[in-house]
Amino acid sequence: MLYPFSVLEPYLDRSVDRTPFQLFHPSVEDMVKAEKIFCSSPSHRIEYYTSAERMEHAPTLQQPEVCFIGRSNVGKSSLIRALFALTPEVKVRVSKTPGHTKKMNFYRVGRAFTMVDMPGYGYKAPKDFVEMVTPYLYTRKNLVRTFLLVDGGVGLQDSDLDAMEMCEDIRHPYVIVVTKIDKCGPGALLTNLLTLQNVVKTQTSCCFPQLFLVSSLHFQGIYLQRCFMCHLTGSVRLTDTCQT
Ligand SMILES: Nc1nc2c(ncn2[C@@H]2O[C@H](COP(=O)(O)OP(=O)(O)OP(=O)(O)O)[C@@H](O)[C@H]2O)c(=O)[nH]1
Ligand SMILES: [Mg+2]
Repeated sequence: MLYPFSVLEPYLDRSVDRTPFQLFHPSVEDMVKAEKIFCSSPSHRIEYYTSAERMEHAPTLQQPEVCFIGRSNVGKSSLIRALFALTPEVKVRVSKTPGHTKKMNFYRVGRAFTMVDMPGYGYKAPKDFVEMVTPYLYTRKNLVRTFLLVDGGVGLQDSDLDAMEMCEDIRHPYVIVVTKIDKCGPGALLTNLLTLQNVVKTQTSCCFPQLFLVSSLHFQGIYLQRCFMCHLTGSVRLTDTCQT
């Protein structure tokens, strides 16, 4: 549950370097601190804030922001819903039909940070992506990290490479989250992971070198993801000497 990669590790050949898969390794104490940030209270309200169809309608916010991009149906809204599982009153809509999220949806995590769910790319939605997400990525001042989601069973697609190239062009820090790891067998998942790992290593300079594995359905990797997000936004100061 905490480190989904550890389940896959026995399937890996001994010659494969494990280091890039576990760079961010917070203590349990850090994870507990992050869990608290994801609990809503009267003085720390977690809530849907607003939606925007164009960059000019996006709210001006000072607090750090993270956003979620990826192909339609990859599981962006589901991941946000899983991250907010401790506050089920925050409704995040997901759908089997690709192209469901049509606006940029802003969610506030108290005064700690904002999370933005984006329309997907790759299927029926390139227009939304080009008109909304691209200007957002190019101009959003308080954006501290983009989470680029890739389906673990499908692997890297051309449209993902285009999105990565855009982040590289802007020189904007991003991190790859591998989704739906419950849906495919370890063999297919590992093959896709190693390909991804190789692309990150050889073709990127702004991508965080660790891939984060999640299943929003079974909550695998969600605790680590919460902690990483709190760390990136400065909401949790890590107690130990893990690398980021
Ligand atoms: N098995 C499994 N299914 C998932 C997981 N995450 C999402 N799904 C399913 O994938 C479908 C799409 O999920 P969404 O979260 O709506 O995908 P999205 O990326 O927000 O899609 P758009 O808004 O269309 O861009 C839904 O049927 C989800 O239930 C997961 O971790 N495991
Ligand atoms: Mg969505």
